[in-house]
Amino acid sequence: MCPPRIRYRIATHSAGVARASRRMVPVGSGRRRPDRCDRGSRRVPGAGDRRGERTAYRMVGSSFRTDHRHAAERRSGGGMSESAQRASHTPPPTTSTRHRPLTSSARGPQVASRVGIALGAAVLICFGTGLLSHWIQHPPSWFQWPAHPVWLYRVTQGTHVITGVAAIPLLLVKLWAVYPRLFNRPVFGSPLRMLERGSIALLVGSTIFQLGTGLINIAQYYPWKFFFTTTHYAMAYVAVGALAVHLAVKLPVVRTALRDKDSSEQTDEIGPRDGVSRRAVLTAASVSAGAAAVAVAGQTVPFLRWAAVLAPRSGQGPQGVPVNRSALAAGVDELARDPEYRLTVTVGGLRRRFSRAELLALPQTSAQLPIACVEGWSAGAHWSGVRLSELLAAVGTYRGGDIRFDSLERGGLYATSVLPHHHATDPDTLIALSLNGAPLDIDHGYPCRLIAPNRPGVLQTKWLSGIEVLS
Ligand SMILES: Nc1nc2c(c(=O)[nH]1)N[C@H]1C(S)=C(S)[C@@H](COP(=O)(O)O)O[C@H]1N2
Ligand SMILES: [Mo]
Repeated sequence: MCPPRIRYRIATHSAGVARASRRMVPVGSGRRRPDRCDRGSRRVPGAGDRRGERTAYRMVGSSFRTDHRHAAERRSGGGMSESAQRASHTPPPTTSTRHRPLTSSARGPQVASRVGIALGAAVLICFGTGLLSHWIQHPPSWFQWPAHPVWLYRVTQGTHVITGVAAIPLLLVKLWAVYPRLFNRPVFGSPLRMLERGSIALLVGSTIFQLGTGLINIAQYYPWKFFFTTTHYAMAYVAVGALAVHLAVKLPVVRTALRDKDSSEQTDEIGPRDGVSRRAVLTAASVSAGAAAVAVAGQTVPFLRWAAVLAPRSGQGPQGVPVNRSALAAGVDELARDPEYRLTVTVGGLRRRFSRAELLALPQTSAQLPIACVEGWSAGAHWSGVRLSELLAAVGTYRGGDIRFDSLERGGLYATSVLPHHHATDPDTLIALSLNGAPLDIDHGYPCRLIAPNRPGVLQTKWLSGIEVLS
């Protein structure tokens, strides 16, 4: 049945219509209102009532003021009838005549909200796993990372890199969807608008920075080597802070866009309009994010290894384990092969030096443990060597305390590491002498290296020269 005209007019002045129309007006003017008699009935492509929706819309620059004015009504939920809500999805008549069509009607809150939710989720997971990794490497006093399960860091750091990489195509699509709005006028305006604009500038800038520096880092191109970790860490707070403000400001827009699901899906059924459809954009966003994720996941998930086209270290190194820095690159090649090599172990003032042969003469223990690099790649391996606790006991009485490992390598960020007490006493923590059944390759740390369960690769110090219990 045809709703009375008057009902529509009421609807157009309700909060719902203000909400739906505040950012879109039909392109071109003087279009007579579509007849709304059959709005409630099934829609047929080409039916008269679809005319308004087949029009390409452009976003209205001054929309934020309207947003603001109707925010309270929007929050209240509107209390509209369903038909009024549906009616509200079609933009009301407009007298404007000079709007130019955008290249695509898929640009706008529908796509921006959906891609934004996926992007926001990826960023938050990336942030959480990144924080963990940071705390493991620079533990605050209240933080303790367990030694078991041994694969946990492998999973959290793999997730960090996968979500970060998957976020890149999502960010690009998101920016594409909101691009015209980024340059809305006025540049400043009300305090709320300034907060919104400022948070978006911060958000876009810091997110591009985080994803960009992260990507460059996993590609092992370090133009700023000593700078990456601190900056990446600090900027993460900026990005997540800006994201929180952005979410708070945009929540009403997201709500509306998600509620308008019906209309957006039906609109797509109509077939091609100007430019690309929303569904095509959303599909492209999911497919590219999924493909990016799988392409890096291959460096950490064994059965995806074939797909690791984006992973710089999915290939095999010596003994079936990738190598991050070779002995030559670290400048330890000669020292490591020197027959005079000795490992110096210091426990509570007592000191003893071990040749590799002496280490091999101590009781040997094996463990299946992954190397899990902060860059996201990981590989399980079979290690054997001397249990750290037993090696310490061969020198003196270990009464607890963190333990420092020094490499033959001089300088360099990875030349030393510190192992917390509860990892030191774990039976799986080894001074490895062999890997996958053969003597440790020089690139994996010969004559001996640290391998401890559930630790970032960067702390698994290779080419050990000294072990010292810190008081
Ligand atoms: N002395 C030293 N130890 C080191 C490194 C290094 O550059 N120098 N790289 C670390 C990093 S970042 C990782 S991921 C692991 C990699 O071990 P692998 O090369 O045996 O796979 O070693 C760690 N131990
Ligand atoms: Mo690493």
